Amino acid sequence: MAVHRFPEGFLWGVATSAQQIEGACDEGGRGESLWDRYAKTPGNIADGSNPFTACDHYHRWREDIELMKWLGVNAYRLSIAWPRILPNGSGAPNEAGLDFYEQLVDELLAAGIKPFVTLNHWDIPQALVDAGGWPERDTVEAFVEYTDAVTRRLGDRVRAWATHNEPWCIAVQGYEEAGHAPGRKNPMEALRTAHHLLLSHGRATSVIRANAPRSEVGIVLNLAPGWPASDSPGDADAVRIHNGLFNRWYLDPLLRGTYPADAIADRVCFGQLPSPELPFVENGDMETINAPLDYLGVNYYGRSVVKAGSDGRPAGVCPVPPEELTEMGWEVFPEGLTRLLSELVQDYDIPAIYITESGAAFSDTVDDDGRIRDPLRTAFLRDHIAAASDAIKAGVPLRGYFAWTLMDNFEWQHGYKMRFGLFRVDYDSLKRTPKESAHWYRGVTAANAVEDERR
Ligand code: IFM
Repeated sequence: MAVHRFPEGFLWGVATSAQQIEGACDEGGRGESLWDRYAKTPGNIADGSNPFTACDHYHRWREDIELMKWLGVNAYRLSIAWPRILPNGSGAPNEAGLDFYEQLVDELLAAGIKPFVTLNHWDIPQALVDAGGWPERDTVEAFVEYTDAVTRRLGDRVRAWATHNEPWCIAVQGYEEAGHAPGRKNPMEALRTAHHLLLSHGRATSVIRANAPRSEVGIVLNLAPGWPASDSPGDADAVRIHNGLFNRWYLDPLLRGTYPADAIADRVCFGQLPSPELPFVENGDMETINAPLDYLGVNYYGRSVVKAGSDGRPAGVCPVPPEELTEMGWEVFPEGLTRLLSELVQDYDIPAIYITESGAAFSDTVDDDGRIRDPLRTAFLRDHIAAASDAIKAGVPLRGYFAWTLMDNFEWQHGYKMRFGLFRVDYDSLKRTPKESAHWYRGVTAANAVEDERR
């Protein structure tokens, strides 16, 4: 069996986000977040749950660092809850919130685990949403103020920062498809949101560089390479459109300083823009967004197989039988990761890449002997790590891999039904138990290598 050995210094990590694990939503001076409020409306969260306790990481963080030590990871991607730092969105920072993250970071560093901190993993203070939220340009300034407060306190010890997690999800799921908080259906608000996220990324980058000069600064995108359902020219064009709207709408501004012209034309055609002028772009914005990045964070969960839809838009096609999908209804397609990473470095000048999320939701149970057998999750991780190794061999500057996620947690609109964790969380006792996949990942971190079992 082939073995993929990883370069010396490769980072093996796990990732989480504050809203999904912390709980303690009204403790330590924390303000209300967008998702706290959204979860209160019946029907918004599939299982009627909320993030108010989640995994209680706010009180159990020391125990959670022990889990990471046991896993042998040398990096941990966490996010900061914006409403813990600026409960009302502006004003004096909440010292208790900063203290919480300072302790967490210090303890991680003492354990030899490098913190990768994301500033915005979706939990914007509700006060800012009430003032208009991401569709409003003022929110850019609010994010810069927040970034300044956090990086002033932690900038001397956190060496890896990401501004935003998955701007596409915030913009499109939140403001166009109404699948995420705040549940809006307005394509122009989605475009304004995307632009303000990108602009605030650029503005925040210079603040981080000033406050944390020795750190790496990046952003995390969810990218799904388009794949044609057939060899027809129509399906090839559907792939181009998908890639333009989903991937290049974010990559091009960040890495080239322009929105993709073909995707602008497509949006005009689909009635999302009245003309090719982008009314939300002001002088200097694109240069700000195009600030040099130290790394790109890539969250990869699968490809998008598309065909030409009857209305001219790409229509999604499921290429495998439903029983082969994950609990989220997503295809498992590791080859897409190799292709995605290789194309990214062909098409753009990217100094370094981290896979900042990779994982799958499969239902699992505790067997009579207490073990949690989750072979599908192990296979998912194993094959994606092998695919990542293929990309490194092809010359991709891939520096690390973060499994999503350390432990089962609040999966947004799905509540607690989707279990992505390496550790199972019993939501009654909040006990964490390693699944078989966690034992397996522990072996990978120890060996800095993975066996290739792909067929
Ligand atoms: O849980 C989410 C995470 O918050 C963002 N990326 C995708 C994950 C799985 O849906």
